[in-house]
Amino acid sequence: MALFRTAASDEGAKRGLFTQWGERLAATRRAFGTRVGGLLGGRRTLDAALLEDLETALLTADLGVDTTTAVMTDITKRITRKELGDTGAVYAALRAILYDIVRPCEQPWPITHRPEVVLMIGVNGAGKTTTIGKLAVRLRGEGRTVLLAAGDTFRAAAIEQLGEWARRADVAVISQPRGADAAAVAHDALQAARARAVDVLLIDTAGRLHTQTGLMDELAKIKRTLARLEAQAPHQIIVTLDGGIGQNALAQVEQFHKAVGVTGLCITKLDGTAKGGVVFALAKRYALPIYFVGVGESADDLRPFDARSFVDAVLPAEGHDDRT
Ligand SMILES: Nc1nc2c(ncn2[C@@H]2O[C@H](COP(=O)(O)OP(=O)(O)OP(=O)(O)O)[C@@H](O)[C@H]2O)c(=O)[nH]1
Ligand SMILES: [Mg+2]
Repeated sequence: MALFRTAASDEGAKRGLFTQWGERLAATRRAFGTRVGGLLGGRRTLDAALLEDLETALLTADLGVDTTTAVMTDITKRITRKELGDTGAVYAALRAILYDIVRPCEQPWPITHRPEVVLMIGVNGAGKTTTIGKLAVRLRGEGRTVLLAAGDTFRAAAIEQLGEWARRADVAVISQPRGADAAAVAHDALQAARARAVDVLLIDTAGRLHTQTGLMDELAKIKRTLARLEAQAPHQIIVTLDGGIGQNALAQVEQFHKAVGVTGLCITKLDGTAKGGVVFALAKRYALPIYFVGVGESADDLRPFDARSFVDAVLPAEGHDDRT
């Protein structure tokens, strides 16, 4: 590995990053950026009809009513104050406004305890187990020690799936047979993590039980059990959200937050969805850290959230073309 990075290689790295994000988020860009670029790229005048079309484009990309209203109010105010004289200026302003919305969510994943106890929660199919697997591979790549806990005792396949990721990441997993008490698994795992002095304990959980209340009660019990062993644990409670579900993501965060408190988000499946605009809605509503986004199924398809790359990918700087 090169010890010194030149300015040129930094530029190259940045370009590479932009291309990667752009490619993976292509569906959202087509639904959102291309559409907005088309609207603002033609020589249309800044009139009510144009603003209405812009509003529709924001809603279609799943920014949600609240975020869309806030963005449109801001743009309308700037137009009234004559800060925005043409459609190109509106496009640039929109990029700046959206960047300001997601910027607070870009935060480094904090690993400050040993073990750092991370409880991964989310509805079924959101990508919890996969994200834990990717995180384990990533952490191992950084030279950290990791232990996994198979806290989804509802389905036997879930325990196997986590075991598969554990093999891939070359880390141990604490599990009990299907039907065991999930809180007991978490308890054993924390004890083992301490005894083995591992850096990070990642706890998988069920996404669906017989009832929704049952799931929330189980998560609360896991949390209480961990706290009895170590007052600060779990240090992180991360909700994994499927980025393709649109506005439902907001309600999911709300429910989990009420039940156990949430410290951060991971948004998966941003590849192959046109609904990536939900990231702006989540950022605006909760301003929770978005630690990672998933852009594919393999181990290296988990990226630390990067606000600039995200905005550039869904609404490219060069997207507005005045010549058309
Ligand atoms: N394309 C894509 N697929 C993903 C991503 N993350 C997860 N998946 C896929 O989504 C499916 C569900 O992922 P899981 O990790 O099993 O989801 P879960 O939240 O653990 O689900 P339950 O255990 O049922 O609660 C799997 O087929 C994953 O491969 C992603 O970022 N991109
Ligand atoms: Mg799972």
